[in-house]
Amino acid sequence: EWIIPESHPRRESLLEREKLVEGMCDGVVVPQGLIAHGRGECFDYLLGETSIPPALEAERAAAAMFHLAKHPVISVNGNVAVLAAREVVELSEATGALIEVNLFYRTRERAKAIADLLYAHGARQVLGVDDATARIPGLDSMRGLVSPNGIYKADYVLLGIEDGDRTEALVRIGKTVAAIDLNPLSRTSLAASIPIVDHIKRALTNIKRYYESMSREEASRVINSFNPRKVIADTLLYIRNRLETLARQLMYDYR
Ligand code: PTJ
Repeated sequence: EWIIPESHPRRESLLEREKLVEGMCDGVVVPQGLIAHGRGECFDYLLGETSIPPALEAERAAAAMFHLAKHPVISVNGNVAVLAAREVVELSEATGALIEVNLFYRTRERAKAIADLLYAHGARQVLGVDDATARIPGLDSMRGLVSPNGIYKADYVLLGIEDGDRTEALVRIGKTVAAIDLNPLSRTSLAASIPIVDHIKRALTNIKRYYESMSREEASRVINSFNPRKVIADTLLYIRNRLETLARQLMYDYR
């Protein structure tokens, strides 16, 4: 087994990769999930691997929706489970939201393995393993299966690291969807009611913190003034400005 040295400057990032590879060996993560992670890492570099102001704004709105929703659900796939099982469980405990396993590459074995990982991190109930009998219209066969007591009934779904079809399909049937995705140009980010361009772990931690410091009145104000398109636009401008600053610094050092 390869040991990552304590002193490695990108230790956290390497540990995360190891977790995903292990998750793949354990049947929790699919190989396609590794490709998705590499894409995420690339966008995180552009953001400076930090929660940028437009992400914080979206995280505050996602927290506000947990105050306002009647039936909120946190949707978990293979990548989310491996990277942030603890954060998912903590957010569910704080907000009272249900947790549901919902997979792009669905098999019962994978759904069960992911639920077991969540239980190991303290989850009290995980939907979507043997009760995924309802169907989201517009998603083919196994991909569209959800729990009638979870996502099917939900008015608010928080999901992350997802393919674009799912967010589009959920929004189409009237659900409010907060989507955590490091790519601001993905179909997920563009379709989401609340696009959160941030790393899954940072995002879930921030959402819990905002939730705990917010009243219901404040939540209504936050949602009324939230604009998903502006968040994406601000994110793109942030990246452009950051790259420009970095480029200027390099030129200055060169002179
Ligand atoms: O576990 P399953 O079967 O549900 O499958 C999960 C994958 C990830 C394979 C599936 O949902 C998929 O194919 O997703 P995509 O279309 O590759 O999209 C994943 C998005 O998540 C990309 O836009 C990535 O930039 C983004 N992403 C990757 N890692 C992270 C991330 N966003 C937030 N945090 C990350 N750590």
